[in-house]
Amino acid sequence: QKSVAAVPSPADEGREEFRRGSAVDALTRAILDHLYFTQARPLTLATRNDWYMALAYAVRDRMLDDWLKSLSHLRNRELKIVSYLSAEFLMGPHLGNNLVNLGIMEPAREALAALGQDLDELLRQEEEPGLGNGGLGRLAACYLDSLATLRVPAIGYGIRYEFGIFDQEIRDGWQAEKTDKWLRLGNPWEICRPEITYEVKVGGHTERFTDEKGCVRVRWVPNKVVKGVAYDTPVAGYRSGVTDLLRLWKSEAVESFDFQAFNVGDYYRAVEAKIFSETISKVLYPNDEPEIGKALRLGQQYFFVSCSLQDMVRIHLLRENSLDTFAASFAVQLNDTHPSIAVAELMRLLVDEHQFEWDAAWQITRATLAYTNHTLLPEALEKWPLPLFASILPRHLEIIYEINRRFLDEVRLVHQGDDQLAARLSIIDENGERYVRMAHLASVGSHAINGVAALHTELLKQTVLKDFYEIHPELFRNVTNGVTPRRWMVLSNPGLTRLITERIGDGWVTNPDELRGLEPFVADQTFQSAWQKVKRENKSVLAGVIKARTGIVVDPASLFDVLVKRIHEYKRQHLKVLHIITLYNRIKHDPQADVTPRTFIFGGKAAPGYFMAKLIIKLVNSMGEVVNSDPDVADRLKVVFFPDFNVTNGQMVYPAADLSEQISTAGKEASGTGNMKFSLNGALTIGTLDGANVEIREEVGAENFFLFGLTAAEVSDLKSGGYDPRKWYGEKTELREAIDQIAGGLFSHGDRGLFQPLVEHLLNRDDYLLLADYQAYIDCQDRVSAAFRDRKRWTEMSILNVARMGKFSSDRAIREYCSDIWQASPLPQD
Ligand code: 8GP
Repeated sequence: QKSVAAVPSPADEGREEFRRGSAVDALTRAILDHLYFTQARPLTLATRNDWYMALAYAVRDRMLDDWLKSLSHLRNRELKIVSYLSAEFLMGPHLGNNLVNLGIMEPAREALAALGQDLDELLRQEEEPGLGNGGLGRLAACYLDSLATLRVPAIGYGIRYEFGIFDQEIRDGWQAEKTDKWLRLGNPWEICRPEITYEVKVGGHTERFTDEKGCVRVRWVPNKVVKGVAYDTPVAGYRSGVTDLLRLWKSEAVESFDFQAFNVGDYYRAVEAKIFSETISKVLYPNDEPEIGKALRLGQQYFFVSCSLQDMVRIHLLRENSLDTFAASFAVQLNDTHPSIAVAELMRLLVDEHQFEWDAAWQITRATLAYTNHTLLPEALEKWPLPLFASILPRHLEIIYEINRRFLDEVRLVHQGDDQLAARLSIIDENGERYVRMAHLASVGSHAINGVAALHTELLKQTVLKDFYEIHPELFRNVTNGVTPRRWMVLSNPGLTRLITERIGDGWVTNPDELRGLEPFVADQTFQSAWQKVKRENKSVLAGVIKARTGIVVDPASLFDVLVKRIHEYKRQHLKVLHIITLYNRIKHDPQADVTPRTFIFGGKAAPGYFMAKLIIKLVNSMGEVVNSDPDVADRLKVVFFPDFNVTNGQMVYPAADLSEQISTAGKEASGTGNMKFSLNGALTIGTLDGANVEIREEVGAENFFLFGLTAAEVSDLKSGGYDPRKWYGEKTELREAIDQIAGGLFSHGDRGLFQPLVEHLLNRDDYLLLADYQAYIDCQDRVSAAFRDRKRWTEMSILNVARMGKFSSDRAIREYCSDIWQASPLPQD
């Protein structure tokens, strides 16, 4: 046996260097070690995935010092922990981001080169964790990056879905969904914590009993119990010395439960219980707006909220011996209403499990929780049918009734006799079938409510949360969204990053207001050419990928006109289609027509059950086929549907765009964050006064932004005056021609039925006012075309967009949350 003395101590310098060092030779050694000891592979048999895994482990090792230090801070009672509760975290691939944030991209590249490996190839090997649908999930990921970068102790809590958002394929122009098996080849970034588990009850009934002190209490007797197991992923800040924690819960069967059934010989019941338990974290719901009444979804929400709150209670009790001060330990942010059951669950934990008086528990709950709203679409506001809710969460329903009773009593006291007001504010919707309104639950249980862009917050106050705003205006805040410049610039656009840094240094990465330092170079010839060169290279790279994935050849010299985001009628991808058809017709009518060559790039997934969205994808592809193959067009217009738009693909697309399409009906898009990523990468925006477009335009200057369309107020006036889309159809020749062609089968091999639902909808309802905005859009696009021909002017505008985007860093947004909502501070520098 070896003596203890023979084991090298952590102070053994050489060993430390190889274990943690970032020098090239240390990384080389570490990669080889992991290939051998972790992957158990000799060099001769190592696959690309083996190399990827070995590198990933070597990188993860280098995050551990900061991570363990940060985890130890969780015990420091002086530090408030931000707890970001979100059903979605759309993190994107980890490897590249971690290399950027640790500052070891180049050493890693060199180390691999010495081993005969190409870093870029290994970066492509990672399957991204697609644990989110779109904007809301991606925002959560940007916020974690900023929290760690700003040294704020934080935990992101969510669900470890076994299957994330589906992979999209295009077959015969239609979207086909494929299961996302992201865990197939292993996930080197997560660490399972089999000892951090909580039990979560489901269903059953409640009972009243008298405790030893003579108080009447409630006991929840569930008919099922499942277990949540913690899976931890480190989130490194950008060279900040802090690594925060993403803790995702996987559902499993509770052993004791299995055994009981097993003992009485009921093997099948035991297996069923196991299957039920494992189903909860099985799959992400692929809707970007909720669907009413899916029991499993409510189960998922409760599951992760309960595990997370129990975890916070445990952490708090490591710091203090009473839960009285819980709100000083945790600031809990509810990312939309998906985690809003937290209001009732925290009450239940305090009152039922920790014997708190109601009032004290309520005070703690409200002081702890805050709610972010991400949508105004009335159909997207979550509500649960009462019977369903009662069957899954009987105790919570009782608690909600009590919260509601007390809340409405207060309302009635102030607004005596206004029963209408009370009915409108009630957490329970009593008009017809009864529902629990989750946005009301979240609003009543929170000390702050925020929208995600200035316009959105104003509209929130005037529409969906109007009554809440009138009784409690002091609860409302705006925090305009932001995106992290680390992933969306440094990682995805190294060319532009280098160019900017050569001119103004690298301070902008954490302080993007410094990008203003580019303004003096706007007219500088050399700088302009270098700027154009970077864009051109990014476009060439994208053109290569487009060729490989779709077979379509596009010209990097053409204007790259890009519309990527989830497919939804309110986002108006079909308005873009009408524009393309219009240009096509102009060429057909006059083959010599002066049309600026453009490549139209679409991307985005449709919810699998959203028929109209899927039909829009089909329309884009069908129309594209006709345009792309028409010799009269002679390659002046190219239409591409880039399949499977996700974070990985976004990182290629945003840097290659000339024009960013942000064309939602005003008042519908809460904020948008793609709009920020484009502009940060030097694309100019064509957009409506919607969401954060309003603020982007304010920042970059109206002269550097292509504005068109009705305002939110005009939209609502037009609608209340009785909107008739046929009037526009009748008046606008080019519009009529385009619609008639779609209806007449020009893009469907003569089949007039295929796009009929879309055409009918446009002509008879047109909820999103495409027809009303059509002409303004076309005219504005003509201005875009003209502007693009003046390369010098276009480049100036592009530079100014980047220079003035500082506001839209997620660091700014997180600072606002910290000071206005969470009262959380950064860790002191060590
Ligand atoms: C989105 C909003 O639509 C978008 O405007 C905003 O920028 C983003 O949230 C972040 O604030 N909303 C969603 O993604 C959403 O509601 N998703 C639900 C299905 C989860």
